[in-house]
Amino acid sequence: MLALAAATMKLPQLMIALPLLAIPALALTPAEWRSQSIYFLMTDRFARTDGSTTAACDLSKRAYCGGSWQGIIDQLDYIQGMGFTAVWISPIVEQIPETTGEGTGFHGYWPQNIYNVNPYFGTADDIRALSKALHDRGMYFMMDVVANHMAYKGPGAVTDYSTFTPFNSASYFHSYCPISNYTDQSQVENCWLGTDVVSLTDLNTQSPLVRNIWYDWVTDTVANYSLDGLRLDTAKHVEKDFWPEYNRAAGVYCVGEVFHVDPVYTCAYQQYMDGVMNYPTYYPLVEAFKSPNGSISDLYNMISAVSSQCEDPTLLGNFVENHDNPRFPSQSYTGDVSQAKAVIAFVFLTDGIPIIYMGQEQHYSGGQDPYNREPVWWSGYSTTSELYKFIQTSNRIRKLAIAKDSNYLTARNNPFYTDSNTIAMRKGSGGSQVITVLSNSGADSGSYTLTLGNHGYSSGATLVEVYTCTSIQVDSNRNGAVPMASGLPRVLLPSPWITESGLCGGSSTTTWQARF
Ligand code: ABC
Ligand code: CA
Repeated sequence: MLALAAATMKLPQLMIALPLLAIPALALTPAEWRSQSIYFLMTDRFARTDGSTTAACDLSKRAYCGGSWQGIIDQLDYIQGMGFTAVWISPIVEQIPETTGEGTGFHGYWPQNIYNVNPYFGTADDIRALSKALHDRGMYFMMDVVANHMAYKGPGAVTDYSTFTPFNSASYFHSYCPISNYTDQSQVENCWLGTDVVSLTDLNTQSPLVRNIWYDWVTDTVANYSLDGLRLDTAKHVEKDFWPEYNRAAGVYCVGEVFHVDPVYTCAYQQYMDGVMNYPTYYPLVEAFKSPNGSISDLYNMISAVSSQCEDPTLLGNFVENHDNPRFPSQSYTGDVSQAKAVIAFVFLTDGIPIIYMGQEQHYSGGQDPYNREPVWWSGYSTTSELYKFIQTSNRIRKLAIAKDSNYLTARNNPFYTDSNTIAMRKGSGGSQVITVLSNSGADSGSYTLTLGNHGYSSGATLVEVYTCTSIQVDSNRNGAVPMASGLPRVLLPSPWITESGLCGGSSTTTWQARF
């Protein structure tokens, strides 16, 4: 871009021609992704072109329900209104056409032709229009991509390879074997996911031919849709040394899905790609806050394990819900809204990039796949629901910390207090840390004052609890009295920050603008 600007100054006649050139938007570096906040949606289930909020969707059928790329464009106010700066959409490529015993490829993870887009969702022009609409708002575009497999209706043993584009013969694939043992890494990489109903035809990603097709594809796809980031599906099912060149060919932030609780196993992948989904923290996070008996200490220990095992925990993708696991408000966990707020606050205020899964803001309660993929249109896109507003405030808090403290994003989260129901963590520069206090006690629990020392502030400092807008003075013993109630999260910020924050009556100025 700089070179182009210089050229236009020397050659003014070029200025007429320039608008005709396709000038790619400046993609974000991994470092710039740290300050983003991501809304993850499945295109089929987010918004329809007709704007309907009543269209039916039988979740158990796993059928297409009518969401589209144009539908997303029409609902960007809803996403941006919560304060998100980036949108991650489910895969775009053409899927197997059949309806199977496991439904259809509405989710996008059953590729058949990698050079065509899924006609159910619109056209390639619609995707470009979505990209432009995001960029015009100062927002960023992340796409889900699958490199591990194609898909076939039927048992792996009888796959008709001519159905695939471009991988149209058996020579592009590993020979058939089902993954039966997830602790055998060679199986995890070289055998096949899926079932006899739909097999996930495992590509021979070691072959230079397959690798070059994928590296070219990802370069072209990023350019074609001006993407800013990628979520790498099934990352642990492809051998590690496939990924560095893929990440380089993409030229944008790549965050891999390594579905594994062990930080040693999962963090290892960060040496091959920019970031990984924070699955290690996901498990102790839901367990800690699903009930007053949840283990706070397991979460505490995992924060330090991830911090020491991962090369850079500030580049991880944090989440507490996604399309593969029961939602936090499902029967697997808890319907309590205070507990839901606690896990959301954690996702926003720990190290890494916060990711909220569509419908989480409406306290959707679907269980296992396919029940966790409820259409967001059923909510009428309410912007007044409890968690929509809570997420909005949480995004404001995080943006404020980023704007006020240049070390906030790279500083390590430091849990400094726990009891059997509470964790308090601090993150940021000395003297201006963000203090987050989370309880698993639930909405029916009472009010009390939690006295916190060790928070890094001096006697006399004035802090503001920003969910309730309560002012707190650090006393002469350097203790702060935090007003706890109904199991709700508390976040303390230095009071001088509040004036321009859009929080607690402060006017919202600089912090609402996109930073890049
Ligand atoms: C369909 C039906 C399901 C049905 C299934 C058999 O077929 O919808 O109801 O149960 C896509 C679709 C799915 C579809 C699948 C299969 O394809 O979205 O609806 O399921 O056809 C990614 C995506 C995911 C996508 C695919 C496939 C991959 O996010 O949406 O699924 O492209 C494994 C993979 C992981 C994959 C996930 C769904 O399955 O590794 O990439 N996600 C263990 C294994 C994990 C495994 C996980 C879930 O179980 O180790 O590898 O993930 O099956 C922890 C351990 C973990 C352990 C968990 C359970 O416990 O540390 O390792 O995970 O403690
Ligand atoms: Ca594989």
